Amino acid sequence: DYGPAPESADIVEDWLAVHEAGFGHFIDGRFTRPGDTFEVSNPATGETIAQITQGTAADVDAAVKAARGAQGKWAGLSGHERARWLYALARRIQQHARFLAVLETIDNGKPIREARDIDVPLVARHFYHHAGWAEIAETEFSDAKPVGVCGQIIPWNFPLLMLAWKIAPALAAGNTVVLKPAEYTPLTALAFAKICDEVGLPRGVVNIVTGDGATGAAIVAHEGIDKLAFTGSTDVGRLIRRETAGSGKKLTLELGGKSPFIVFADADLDAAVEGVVDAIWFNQGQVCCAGARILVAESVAERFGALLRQRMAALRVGDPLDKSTDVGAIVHPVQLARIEELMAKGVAEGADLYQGEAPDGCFYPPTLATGVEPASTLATEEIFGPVATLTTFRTPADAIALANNTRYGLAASIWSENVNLCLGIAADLKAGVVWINCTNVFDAGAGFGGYRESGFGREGGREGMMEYLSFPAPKPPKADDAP
Ligand code: TXE
Repeated sequence: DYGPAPESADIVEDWLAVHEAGFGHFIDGRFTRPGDTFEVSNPATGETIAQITQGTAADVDAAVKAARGAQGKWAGLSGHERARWLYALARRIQQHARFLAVLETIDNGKPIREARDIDVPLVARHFYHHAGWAEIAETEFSDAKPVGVCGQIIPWNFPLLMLAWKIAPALAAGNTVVLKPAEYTPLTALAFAKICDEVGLPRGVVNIVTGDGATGAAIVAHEGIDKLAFTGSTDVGRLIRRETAGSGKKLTLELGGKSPFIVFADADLDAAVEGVVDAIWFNQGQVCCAGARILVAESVAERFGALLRQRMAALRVGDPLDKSTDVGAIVHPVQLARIEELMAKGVAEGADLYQGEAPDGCFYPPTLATGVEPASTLATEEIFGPVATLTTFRTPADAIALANNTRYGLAASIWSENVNLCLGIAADLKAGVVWINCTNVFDAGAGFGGYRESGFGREGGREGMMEYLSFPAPKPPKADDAP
């Protein structure tokens, strides 16, 4: 319960109206005047909702200079003092919870129920958790120093939550940041900038520069950046890794996925069906760790498939601001076209689709694809839409082989009443996160991240903090230590 929530959709409309002329960046504690702008729209209605400034290399440079100017003083605060700022941000996020949830839904298209009950509470939780780390970092990591100035580039699927995952640990560790939100969904990052301003966060500690891939590339290339943290597509992640090779910049990448969702014959099938809803229809399937490949034991496949189809028929797809909506709008017509293209390819390759209903516009129906060959498009490509494939297996060894038959390795989920079986399988899965009898459960205290083409580095918890610290190189052994 986050207390009284006086703000409503009207307040979001008022806030957008005040900024009719466009939003600038947030650099050195001030909002800049809007420069050359691009439009962002509400994907559910197609309406333009704001004009956003396209960040230039000069804007990035100003933001990096502000972050550099602020970093020494920020790092020089005691951990307790930094914790107080993080607590202040967390509390303010809670006070604005309703406003932020509505804004996120209008900008991104996700159901308000999810923005309100999942995204925003997890954002607050992330700042609270990292306030704790700020308190104890001096003793827990006594030989470490902050990395310095961090460039952070985030995607559009969880705009505010990805911002929290990036900014909270960076600040807790004594770094300052230049963050770029995705071009489809910059609004909650700008609202967060306003929150930094309201709580009086020291100028230059958080800088938000809006723009597209070119703005992101300017952050990647800037010599004043000590660490880059990127969440987004594998292609751009690969590009960033190439661009930064040999630069000395510390790098973490959180990229795509094609996560397996494994259902054994002894699983609670009703619970597993609800699990699928959370795995692939949550956030319209635009989730890097979405359980996109359902692998089900052959002996229960027919029954499971029937239960799943029945559940799909009850999903409500439509107006994201309606509290009863289960599946909202796809973030942008470009992403919808991408999903449609992949699905057409899948059908041409022989897949059968079972689909629910979806309204006209930027919506895609919940979809179950069967008859999918292991090497085909639908089995291998990240669709990033509400589409699951369903494949059967006979033995646990088959399940493991199918689950690992991917170039990604972000997450996996296992469903069985036999916990020993689950733990045994978990150890054989090549995935950064393995959930047992649950899925898409996120906790600020648990490191999240991938293997293989899903990237490297962890966000959250102790491992996540360590990504924002630099540790002295181990000393070579002294002569008299020799045996
Ligand atoms: O991602 P991009 P897009 C996957 C998903 C989706 C596909 C394309 O499959 O369909 O990627 O989405 C910034 N240098 N994921 O095109 O381009 C960009 O401005 C620096 C999975 O939206 O990777 C945005 O802020 N930055 C994923 C961010 O990178 C650059 C989430 C992500 O955009 C850049 C999103 C460049 N050269 C998409 N080019 C996940 N794993 O969660 C773009 N950007």
